[in-house]
Amino acid sequence: MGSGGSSAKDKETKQAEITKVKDDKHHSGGNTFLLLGTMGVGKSTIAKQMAISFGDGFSEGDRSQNRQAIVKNIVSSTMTVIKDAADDTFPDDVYTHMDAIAENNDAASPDDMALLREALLAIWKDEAFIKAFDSFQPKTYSHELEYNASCWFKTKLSEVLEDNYSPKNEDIVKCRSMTTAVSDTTFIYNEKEFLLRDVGGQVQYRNQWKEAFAGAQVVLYIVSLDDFHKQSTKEKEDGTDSTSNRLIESRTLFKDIVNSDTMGSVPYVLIFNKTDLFQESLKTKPLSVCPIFSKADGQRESESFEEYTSRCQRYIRTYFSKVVDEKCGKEQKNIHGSQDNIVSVNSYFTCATDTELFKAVMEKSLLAIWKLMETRLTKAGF
Ligand SMILES: Nc1nc2c(ncn2[C@@H]2O[C@H](COP(=O)(O)OP(=O)(O)OP(=O)(O)O)[C@@H](O)[C@H]2O)c(=O)[nH]1
Ligand SMILES: [Mg+2]
Repeated sequence: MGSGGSSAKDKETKQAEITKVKDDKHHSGGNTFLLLGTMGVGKSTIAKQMAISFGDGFSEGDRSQNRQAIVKNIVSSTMTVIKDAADDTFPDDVYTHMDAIAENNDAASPDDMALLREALLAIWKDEAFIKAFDSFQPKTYSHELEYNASCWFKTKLSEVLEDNYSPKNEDIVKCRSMTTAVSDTTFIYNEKEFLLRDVGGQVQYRNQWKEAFAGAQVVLYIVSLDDFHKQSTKEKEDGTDSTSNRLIESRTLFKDIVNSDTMGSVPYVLIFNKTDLFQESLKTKPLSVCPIFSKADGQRESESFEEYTSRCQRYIRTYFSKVVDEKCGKEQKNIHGSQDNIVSVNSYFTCATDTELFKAVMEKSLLAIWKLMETRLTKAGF
């Protein structure tokens, strides 16, 4: 009798759990995808593309915020080019306009904006400045990201600086604005609402990640392929600088996350981004400039450039997915009960500034995630 009573109670409890999971599945807060990765790899660009392809796009407020960020990109890279050049590289006018920019930099009022526009357009007419801009080599990664964005906007400066300019989607995905706080974007897949949570990748913002982990069901870990030849510089306690390769840093971070107690058991999707810049870089630098691939062959006589690029992409993918394979190996050895804690990984290559390509890649990725989530629920008895 006792066992019969408890079985009915078990059934009741199970039913309540099923209802809860079903409710959670339909509830917007329950299905959270978390975007992680180091600085500048393209997390926010991916969030923007998700809003374009699978969400509501951008509100007027979003466009206005992005417009400010675009102006900031242009101002910042213009100032950096002038400041980094030797004294008296430019005519006096350029320095006078530079002072005007510094004074009206926040473009708080329409008058400030008018002065800012006048000064910027004057500088961008100066031949010495244009020459310096075109041959500029940014010294920090932050400046490099802003400089790259400005290269896109420099051909339409007067349009961008107009009072009534509202950026188009293609401008919004090209603009650089570093993320300083956790932010959510809603998207729809298979008629269900999901949240995509974006975080700041710079070291000083990673203390917010723990909080962002709460409720995340899938992690999209973003890697910039083009990081293979980039260094990051940190100041050591003794005041000297230490440098490390950005791709290796990204992999170390990925390993820490996969092996962390908080995030160790969710599915991972590895998104290898910036395929366009990667291809461009491989034309002038071999993959072996990255210490971890120091033994990798350059382009072989028998292979085309596309084949060479694909081989290099494969090396990088294996380097990252091994982290998950190693973790799964360990878990399988230690496993005593259910295997639900074993993480799994899918990987994709994309260029997040290319809306069409990104959408196609993401459709594949979302389908795989969807199937995985369904399998997990079925395994759990739902
Ligand atoms: N060429 C190219 N640029 C890209 C690609 N993906 C992103 N970008 C650009 O790279 C810059 C940095 O991208 P973000 O999305 O801001 O990077 P993030 O990972 O959010 O950076 P943090 O917020 O600092 O962590 C932006 O100007 C993007 O337009 C890509 O695939 N190709
Ligand atoms: Mg960001």
